Amino acid sequence: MRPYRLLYPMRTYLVVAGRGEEANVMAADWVTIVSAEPFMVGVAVAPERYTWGLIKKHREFVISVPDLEMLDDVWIVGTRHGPSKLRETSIELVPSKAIETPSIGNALANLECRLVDERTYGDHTWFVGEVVGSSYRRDAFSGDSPRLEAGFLAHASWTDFVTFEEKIHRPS
Ligand code: FMN
Repeated sequence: MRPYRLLYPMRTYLVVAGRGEEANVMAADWVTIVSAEPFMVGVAVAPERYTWGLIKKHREFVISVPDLEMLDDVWIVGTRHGPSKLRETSIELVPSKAIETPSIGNALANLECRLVDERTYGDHTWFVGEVVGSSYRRDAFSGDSPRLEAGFLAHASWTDFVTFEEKIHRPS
């Protein structure tokens, strides 16, 4: 048992970096909100990832929220290196609103981030981005809440993914 697996299940996200022919996507579980106002998110990316060099170069990235239907594509971008893998996926890169790095048209949501800080801890670099633009699928959110039937993706263990049950539990 790798000790970091003790924090699973986690959500799985996609990180888009680069632009034009160089645009690339990788899977990332290690993503979190670090500030609400201004809205900032962080992601841990290992230096050997192609995405790492693109974030360093362009100082931007997009965090996309995939759904269960995108699972095969999540796996391809999470196990293969570099932009050519995108040709084997149905990932549709579309222009973002506020940055040059594209968003993913078929994702549930996209957070457009400008890099504001980075620091390497051990074998990953923690990139912090300010969210300067966003987009989302109207069928996936209602007011401030996700619609669980949209198929939000979570990662249980290496090849095993789950989605959320629609039964809601509330504290008494
Ligand atoms: N790599 C990271 O550096 N950070 C992560 O949080 C991370 N989470 C992952 C989650 C899943 C579900 C999978 C399948 C892989 C994850 N990876 C993570 C590995 C990268 O996605 C993988 O090495 C990918 O091939 C890198 O692509 P690139 O070299 O084109 O950037």
